[in-house]
Amino acid sequence: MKQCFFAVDLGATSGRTILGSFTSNGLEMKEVNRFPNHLIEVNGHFYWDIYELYRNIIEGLKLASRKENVEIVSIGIDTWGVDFVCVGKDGHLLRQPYSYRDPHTEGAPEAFFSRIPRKHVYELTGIQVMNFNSLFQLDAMRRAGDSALAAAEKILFTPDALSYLLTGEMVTEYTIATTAQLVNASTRKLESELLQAVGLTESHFGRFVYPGEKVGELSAEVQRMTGLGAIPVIAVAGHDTASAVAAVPAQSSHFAYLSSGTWSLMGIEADAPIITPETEALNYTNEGGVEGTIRFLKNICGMWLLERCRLQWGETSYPELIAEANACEAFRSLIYPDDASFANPSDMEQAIKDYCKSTGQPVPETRGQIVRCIFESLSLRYRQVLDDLRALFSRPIDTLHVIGGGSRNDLLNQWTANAVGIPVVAGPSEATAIGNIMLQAISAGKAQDVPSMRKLVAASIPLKTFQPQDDAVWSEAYAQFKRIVR
Ligand code: LRH
Repeated sequence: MKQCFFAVDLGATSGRTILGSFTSNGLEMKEVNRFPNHLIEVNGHFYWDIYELYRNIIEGLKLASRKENVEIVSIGIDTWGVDFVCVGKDGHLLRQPYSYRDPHTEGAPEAFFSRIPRKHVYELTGIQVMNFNSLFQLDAMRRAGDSALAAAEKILFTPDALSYLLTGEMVTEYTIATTAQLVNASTRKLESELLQAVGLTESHFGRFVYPGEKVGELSAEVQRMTGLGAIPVIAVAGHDTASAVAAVPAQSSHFAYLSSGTWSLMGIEADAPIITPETEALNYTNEGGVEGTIRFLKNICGMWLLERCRLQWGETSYPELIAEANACEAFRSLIYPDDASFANPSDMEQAIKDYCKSTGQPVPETRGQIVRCIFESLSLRYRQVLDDLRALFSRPIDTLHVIGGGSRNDLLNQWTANAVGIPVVAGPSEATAIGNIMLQAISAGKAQDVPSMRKLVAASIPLKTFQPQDDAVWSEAYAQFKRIVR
């Protein structure tokens, strides 16, 4: 029997389940099922369908249980950050969870800071202020008299809610909890002052666990539905970005990473939180990582820009769009990817055109021009963030590891290398699932630690290196980018 780890990896636009195992050739991964994840708009609000995600996980488990010669050692779940489900005193979920793209948090940080100063919140948590952090979602719900929150006995973050549905056990996993802005960066526990400020106490959360701890075992009901036994569910790094960073195939500590998916998460791995007036002013975050590390990083609006355009364009294939972009004039118009107008516009293509018009640039007309504008602007924004990271962190940075689905885009990888001026090492594209499997393997005693697993990833997954080119052209483009950034 082949011993396999079952990874559930859920992103904001799609989810997948994967079986991972270790062979003499290194790590072997096989996708079991893949499914879309949708934002569901109802009466001006945006929700996730947590039951549909659960159903797809059950489907994946059923498929895996029917595979010959496969023994599932354990299950781990990672998802996007910040969102949560309210659970009532009878154990039922209280309506579908809000999506972090919901507009109910507009202005929420400012409202919260009128009671507890921004500086104090940042000093406690080290987390970048973003409207959608769970802290502000909870506060907005509290102010609105939200009925689910009012009736909530427990709050479970998305990966913890799904492991609850599989096992009946409620936990609060550390890495995902840090994205909430509810964890104290020094104690690495929930911060009661912030909980109190949103009308909650620690008893509203499940048992606090760190990556690698066991949540529970598949419930009798899930065992019956899937044909599996009492398989343990492990709290991996429940935050997808934490799982992805665990799988960076770095060979030295002199690297930055760019986890490229719906978001581009760009940062470095630190041993301790970096909380200074400078990091606060630039709004850098200190999210919890595996084995006591801190993910010091910046959220950059990533492939969301293109994903939204593609919805309007009828899901044209990526190779086609990349080829169209490559054929267009360079640096014709640029956008600032993190402009608020791109957060959740009803028409992304129009939002990009409006931005170019209002900044006095040529308006992109063709699909290729739009895609080129997105890729060039992202590359230049990466340069800007790398410059900040260098200023904020003393360790040299000589390689940028691009991981996640976006690392399959050779054109963007090359432009990123050109913009940042250091080699880009691309891959693995399934870093998140690999990090998930790594943590399960460590928990099962089948692997030693993250550094040794990183070596194994580097040895078993093909990686591509992109050397920087055209330095003068890209330096000029960066000056152009800084002029239009508003
Ligand atoms: C990426 C991600 C990111 C969070 C965002 C909500 O999937 O987890 O790290 O900030 O989603």
